[in-house]
Amino acid sequence: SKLTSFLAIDLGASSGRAILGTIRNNKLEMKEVNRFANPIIEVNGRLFWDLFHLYREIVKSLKEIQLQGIEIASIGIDTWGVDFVSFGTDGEPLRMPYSYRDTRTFSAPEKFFSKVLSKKETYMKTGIQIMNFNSLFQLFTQQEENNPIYPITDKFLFMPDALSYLLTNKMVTEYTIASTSQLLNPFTRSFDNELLQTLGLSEEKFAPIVFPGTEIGTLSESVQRETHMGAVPVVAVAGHDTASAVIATPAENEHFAYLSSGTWSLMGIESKEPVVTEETFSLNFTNEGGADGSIRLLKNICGMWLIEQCKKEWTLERNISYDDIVREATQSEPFRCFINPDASCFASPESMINEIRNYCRETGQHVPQTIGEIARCIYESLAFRYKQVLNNLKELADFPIETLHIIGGGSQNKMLNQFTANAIGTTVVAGPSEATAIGNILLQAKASGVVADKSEMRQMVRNSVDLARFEPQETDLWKEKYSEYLNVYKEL
Ligand code: LFR
Repeated sequence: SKLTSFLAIDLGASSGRAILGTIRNNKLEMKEVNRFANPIIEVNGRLFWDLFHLYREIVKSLKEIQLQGIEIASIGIDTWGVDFVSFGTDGEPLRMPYSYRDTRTFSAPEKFFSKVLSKKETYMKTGIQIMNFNSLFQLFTQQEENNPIYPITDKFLFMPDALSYLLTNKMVTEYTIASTSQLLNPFTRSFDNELLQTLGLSEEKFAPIVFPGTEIGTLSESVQRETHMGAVPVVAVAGHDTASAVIATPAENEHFAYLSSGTWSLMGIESKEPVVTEETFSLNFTNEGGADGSIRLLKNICGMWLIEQCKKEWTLERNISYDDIVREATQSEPFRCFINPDASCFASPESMINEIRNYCRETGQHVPQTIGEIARCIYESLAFRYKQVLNNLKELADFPIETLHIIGGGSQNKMLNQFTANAIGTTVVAGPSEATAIGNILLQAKASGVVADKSEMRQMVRNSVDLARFEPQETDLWKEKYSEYLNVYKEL
C-alpha cells in the first residue's frame, strides 16, 4: 500500500530540524528525528552559512530514519529566503554561501536605484518589498565589488535547491524560494529578463523553475550508498519556509491574517492576485509566491531576532532559557520604553543589548537595565508594531480580518500572544509552532496524492494540533500606550 510517511528538512536562520510526518486516519503525527544549530559564521568580517554542515546533518537525519527502519515516501527541504550558492561549470559549489545578514549589502539598494533602475520601477517590476539583502541586491553587490566568483558562476541555486541538488545531482529553481529574490515578475512567475540583464546575467544562470509538488530527483547513488536508503524521491515543497508555514495555517475560512513568528515575524494575508500598487509600494509590502499559487501579501517585521541576539549575550553570563526570559519580562513594570523593531540599527548589530539601550537613551526614554526590562521592551514594541502592520493589512484586504493566526516557534510565547491580542483588539489563535515543517510534510503528502488540496490540508492541521485562543484584554490601556509607541517610532 501507499507510503504515508514523509521527511521534512526545515532550516531556519538559527537552527535546523528533520521532522518525520506520518498521516494516519486524517491526522498528522510528527516526530523529531534530528535538530542542529545553523549559526552564521563570521570569517574576517564576512558572514557565511556552512553548506556542508547542513548537508551532513541532512544525511545524518536520513541515516537515523534508516536505522529506525522507517520507510518514507519522499523528502522535502525548506529554508529561509534570498540566500543562494554559486556553482561552477563542473557542478561544484564555488564557495560557502554568504548570509543575508552580511553588512556589505546595506547600501546596495540606494546605489542600485541611482545607477541602474529607480526604486519605484524596481518595485513595480517585482512587487517585492525593498530590503537590502534581497538576492537582487546581493548579486548587484557581487557585481559591483568584482567578486571573483561572480563571472565564473555557471548556476545560482537558492538554498533549498542547492541542498536538494547535493542530494540528487539535479538542479531546479523552486518557485516560492525564487519569489523572495526580487528577480521574478509576480504575474508571470518567471524571471524578469530586463532585471537579469542589469546584473549581466541571463536565465541560463538559473535552473528551470518548478512549482511545489514537483519531484526534483531521487537520492543520488553516493547518498544511497552512505545512508543505505533506496532511490527515495526528493520533492520540491514550498522551498521558502514562510510559504510552507502559511499553507499550514489552521484557518477555517478566508477572513484571517497570519503572523509567521520566528527569527522574523512575517505578517500578511493570502491574495489570489499580486497587489502591486502605489499603496503597496509606499507601504513596502511584498508579493511572494504561495505554495498553492496564491500570493503572500506580507511584510517582514524584525521578530525574535531581537530576543535571540540578546539571549546570546545573556548566556555569556548565565544559563538562561526563553521561559526564564518571559518570566522576568512578566515581572517587570509595563510600558516603560519602546523601540521600533525595524530600525536599521537592529539588523546586524555587534551588541543588541547596547543598541536597544542607545535607542531608548536617544529617544529620551527610560534606559532598560535588567533582562526583564529589555525583554519587556522588545515584546511590547513587537505587539505595537504588529498593530501598525495589521492596520495596513486591513486597508489592503478586500475582506474583514476577523482572526490573527500566529504560527511558528514564536507562537509558543503566551505572553506575546496576549500582548498582541491586547494591542490589535482582535482574537489571536496561536499554533502550530511547527507550521513550517507541517506545511513541508503536507505538500509532500499532496504530491503523492494523500491529501487533496489546501482546505483538506488545513483541516488536517486542525485535527492534529492543539490551538490556543487569546482574546483582547485591557484594550483602552493598550490604545493609550500605542500613541506613546508611535511617538517613539516616528522620532527615529
Ligand atoms: C523567514 C524568512 C523570511 C525572509 C527571511 C530572510 O525565515 O524566510 O521570509 O524574508 O527569512 O531570508
